[in-house]
Amino acid sequence: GVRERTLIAVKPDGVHRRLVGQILQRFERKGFKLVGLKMLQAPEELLSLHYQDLRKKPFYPSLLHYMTSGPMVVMVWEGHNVVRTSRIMVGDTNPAEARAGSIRGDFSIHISRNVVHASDSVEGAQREIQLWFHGKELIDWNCSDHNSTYQ
Ligand code: YYY
Ligand code: MG
Repeated sequence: GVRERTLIAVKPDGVHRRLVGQILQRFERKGFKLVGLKMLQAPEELLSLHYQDLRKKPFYPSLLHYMTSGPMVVMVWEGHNVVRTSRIMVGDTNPAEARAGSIRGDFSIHISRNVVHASDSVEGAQREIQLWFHGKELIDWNCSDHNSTYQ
């Protein structure tokens, strides 16, 4: 439904490279609705929950080191099929495989510095949104262009 939500995060490399505005703009111009936004230096405990399925991977220690190396900008976007569509907008995990026109395809080169996070399933998105945001931080608002975006 149109109330589907996903978590998108600009990773520390994206913040350092001043890409926050350009990344946010892609989701705005697509027509998704911003319902949560904040900047934070993520604590390691939060990241270990966020990436709990990757704990056994060889790259996990360096992933956590990088994700705690600087601030992130975390957002929640809402709209029809937003989880699947935003994965397409973000592009393949490996920027070398990511299509030109996707965020990773346009802004990054190496898998260990791929600029942005996007939830990969509706259930995963719900779990991640609860991890990163308090309920009160998510704003339910009526977008005046709703009827020109949807049927
Ligand atoms: O969901 P997505 O970010 O596209 O990929 P995941 O498989 O969930 O991995 C999370 C994160 O881990 C990825 O964005 C970069 C990093 N990573 C890595 O550094 N090296 C790999 N071989 C695989 C993933
Ligand atoms: Mg993932």
